[in-house]
Amino acid sequence: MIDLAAFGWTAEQDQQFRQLENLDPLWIPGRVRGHNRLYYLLFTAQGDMTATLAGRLRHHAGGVQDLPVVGDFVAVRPAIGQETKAMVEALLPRNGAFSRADGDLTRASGAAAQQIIAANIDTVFIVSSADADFSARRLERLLAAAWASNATPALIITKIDLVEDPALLLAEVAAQTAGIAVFPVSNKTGAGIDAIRAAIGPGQTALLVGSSGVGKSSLTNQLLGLERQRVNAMNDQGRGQHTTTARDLFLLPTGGLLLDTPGVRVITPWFTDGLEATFTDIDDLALACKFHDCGHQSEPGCAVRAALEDGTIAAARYQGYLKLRRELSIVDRKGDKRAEAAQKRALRTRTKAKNRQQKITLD
Ligand SMILES: Nc1nc2c(ncn2[C@@H]2O[C@H](COP(=O)(O)OP(=O)(O)O)[C@@H](O)[C@H]2O)c(=O)[nH]1
Ligand SMILES: [Mg+2]
Ligand SMILES: [Zn+2]
Repeated sequence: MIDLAAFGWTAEQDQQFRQLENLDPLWIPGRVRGHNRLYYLLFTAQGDMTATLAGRLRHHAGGVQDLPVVGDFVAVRPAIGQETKAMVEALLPRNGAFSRADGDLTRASGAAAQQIIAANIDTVFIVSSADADFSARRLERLLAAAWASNATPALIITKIDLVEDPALLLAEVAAQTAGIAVFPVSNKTGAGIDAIRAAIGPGQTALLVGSSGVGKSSLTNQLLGLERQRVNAMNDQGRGQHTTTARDLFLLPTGGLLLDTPGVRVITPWFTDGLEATFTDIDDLALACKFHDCGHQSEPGCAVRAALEDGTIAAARYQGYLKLRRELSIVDRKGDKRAEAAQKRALRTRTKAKNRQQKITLD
């Protein structure tokens, strides 16, 4: 029997599972390990399985947000007589989802869609490399998305073997990271790997995001203690199926789960409530603004502008804040529009179905 807690399942999921509508005694708990267009890979109480979505799940989906993604907790119906095949029957409520807004966010008109990178993440590790320019602006956006996803963000600086004075670099970086934990590592020498391992507790789920080439996959291999290829071969348990997807949630040998991503760079978060947590300095200063709804631009008695003028807040950080805030308000408006459109669509479908029914009765 497999310990459900090992793949992040807690008493909360237990309760949600038992409260599922149409709960069938044959359903078992599962978690999405990865997926592609054709199938889902699952951790389940009865081992790894390959699954498809039940038609009910697919057809009742109001949008991408209703379909399971990597990290989701699900109810699974194992296929009878095929121990590694299954059907995903239901999606459990999410604790949060690391999501970006996809679309043109420079204009208030164009469409934007939610792109979910992963669900139910405990720690988002933002990965940056010591040999490339550290971008505080990029970090702010990833931080905002991480806070809004209900995860705790942390920063990993890789390739510290390539710089002469890592301490100097870290001091520079720390000044721009608003108090989050910073982990310096080298995938070459193994320095700092243990600290990251220790930061991902048993049953905890960690996500790696950052530009391509910074060393996310090398770090994944380090944490797994294996080359990824071999890891996949092991997960097959000798069944000869080479089942992997682009984004795969890995069980770490020390407990905990890790998701590597191919390259998440500059983003606009889909969930818009991570701004305050990202800019706590600005948020704190705002308490001293003359107007409680101060926009920190041209209002009189603005404490944020005063801090900008006396150099307490860097101009680039202030500009980054305004730009992100503007985009988030656009995403918010588009989000509302989308929900409205979905409602109208549902109403139309219901009306059509009703008309059809009436027609049938009349016939
Ligand atoms: N010197 C050094 N090279 C590294 C380190 N981590 C990764 N690399 C190299 O950086 C390149 C990109 O690494 P990869 O893990 O594929 O990056 P990803 O795109 O973020 O997954 C590879 O050539 C790695 O060997 C490190 O800590 N030190
Ligand atoms: Mg990679
Ligand atoms: Zn102000």
